[in-house]
Amino acid sequence: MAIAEPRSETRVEPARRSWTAVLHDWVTTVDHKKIGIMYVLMAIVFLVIGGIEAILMRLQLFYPRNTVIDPDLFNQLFTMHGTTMVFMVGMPILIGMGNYLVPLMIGARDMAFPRMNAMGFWATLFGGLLVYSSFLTGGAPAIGWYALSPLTAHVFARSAATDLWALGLVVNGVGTISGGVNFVATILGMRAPGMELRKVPFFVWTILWTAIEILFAIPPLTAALIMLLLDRNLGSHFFDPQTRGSAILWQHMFWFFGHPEVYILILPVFGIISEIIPVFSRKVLFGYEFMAAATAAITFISLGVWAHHMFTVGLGRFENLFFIASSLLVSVPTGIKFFNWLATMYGGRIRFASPMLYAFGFLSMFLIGGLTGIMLAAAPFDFQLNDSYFVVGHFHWVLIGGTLFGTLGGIHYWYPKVTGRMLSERIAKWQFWILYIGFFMTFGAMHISGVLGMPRRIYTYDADRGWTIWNQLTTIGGLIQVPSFLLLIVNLTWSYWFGEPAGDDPWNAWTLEWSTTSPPPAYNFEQVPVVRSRRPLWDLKHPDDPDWKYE
Ligand code: HEM
Ligand SMILES: [Cu+2]
Repeated sequence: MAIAEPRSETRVEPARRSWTAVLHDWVTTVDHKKIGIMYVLMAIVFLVIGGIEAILMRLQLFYPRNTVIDPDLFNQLFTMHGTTMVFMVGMPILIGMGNYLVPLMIGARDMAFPRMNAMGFWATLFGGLLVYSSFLTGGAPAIGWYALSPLTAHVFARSAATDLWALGLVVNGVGTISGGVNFVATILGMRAPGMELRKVPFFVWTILWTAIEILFAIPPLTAALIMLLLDRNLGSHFFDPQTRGSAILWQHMFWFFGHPEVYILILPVFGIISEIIPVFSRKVLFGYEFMAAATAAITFISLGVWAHHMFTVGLGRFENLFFIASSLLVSVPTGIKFFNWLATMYGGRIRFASPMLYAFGFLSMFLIGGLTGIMLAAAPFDFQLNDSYFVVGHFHWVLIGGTLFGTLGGIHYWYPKVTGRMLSERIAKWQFWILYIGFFMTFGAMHISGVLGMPRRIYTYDADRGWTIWNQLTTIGGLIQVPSFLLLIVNLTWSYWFGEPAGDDPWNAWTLEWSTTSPPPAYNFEQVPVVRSRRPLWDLKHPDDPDWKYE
């Protein structure tokens, strides 16, 4: 088999160059690996900013009738926190990992459209900066991340902050869409010889479906944002109920994007987990074909569930039933995946190195988040809990327990490939357990304050409501998580210079990215590899018992 021979040196030391030359290199690069790294770094910076916003809100809610920050700022903080985490952290970090890994995993030298790839990154970043420039108008928008109409009408949101928010998200969306187009073209058109679609590493499948989901979901958001800008600036009335526009129309358009969005934020994580669990259980992924089909099914079904965010607008009996049923249907393919991960681990030789620890965190947390989702999808239950802290608990459970834990697993798994150095396992384990415990406290308590009737997005509350203790647990849990993120940043920087040298394939893994050097050369592979099975490196290491005989 003609895979580029693993090479012994691990770190290609470039000659010292001036910082301006290095900067020029990064700003003008079209290399998918550098672009991928920039996406991830951008996401980490915005994660810190979004985290600070969250902590400020939690300090305000620590006591009843507290006034550490003023109400108007509070509204700006929850708007910016949500917007930041979805558009400037979640999507960029996953698109960045996809960018770095997909060409390496399919044996390509770059993405299909490298220049468009660079454009996509810069649009994502500048869109984010445009949203943040709203602070220059005297305050960020105070409309919530889903910007309900008519709160966004000019009479209620007078400053240009709301326009900058909408414009920024349009630009950011252009970046996301170009990433989506690029992934589809790369995965369909650039695979190594012999790598049929049914042989791509599973992460690549999930990125393909994520990209398709992006192409369905982001354009409606862009359209809605442009309509909003027209309403606000040129006198149209799409969303203005007083002039026969419709506030509900905004909700339909927004959630037609918003629900698929949550799958954009979780499908790649399913892929990451599906790479980690087999390697750390020393078994092949159980039910690959079913997993691929389940990913496709989730993508399509999730396009038809958006109005479960809108049960309380009074949809009507038929619509309620439809959206209950379609939402519950998503749990079937999701369940298939879950059982397949468990079956992959069953009987395996499990090794709890940091990537696997995070995979375990993902499995345990995501299960609970899925269950509260099913509860909310039952409309009568949702009538009670809509717009309460229970919903906030649900979606943080899936987004942090799911997206964040999975992404951190991926970062710990591929960091050696990207840098040529191992992360410190000790720091990684401390970081994991602190996050796990803090997370449990913060978002567990939110479910209870929600059931006790606490609405989301309120600035303060009275002492006699019985919510104080749950809010205090939430705030303390949030503060516990802070050192965990500091440890992550310490580990990422310290290990870059002082970590153990990683070698090409530190986890004894099976997919193509581990066949090249760490970090990989600009051209990825000296020879374009020829592939005969889903585990090309297994075949290389075990010529006497290759996988392709059985697939
Ligand atoms: C079986 C799976 C799931 C079901 C049935 C489900 C159902 C629901 C329902 C009915 C709501 C609306 C609650 C309300 O506003 O009253 C909701 C909110 C939400 N869900 Fe899920 N969910 C599921 C999984 C997920 C996943 C995997 C994610 C993300 C990774 C997610 C993220 C969100 C977000 C972000 C919101 C709230 C958005 C907002 O109101 O700001 N959900 N979910
Ligand atoms: Cu949804």
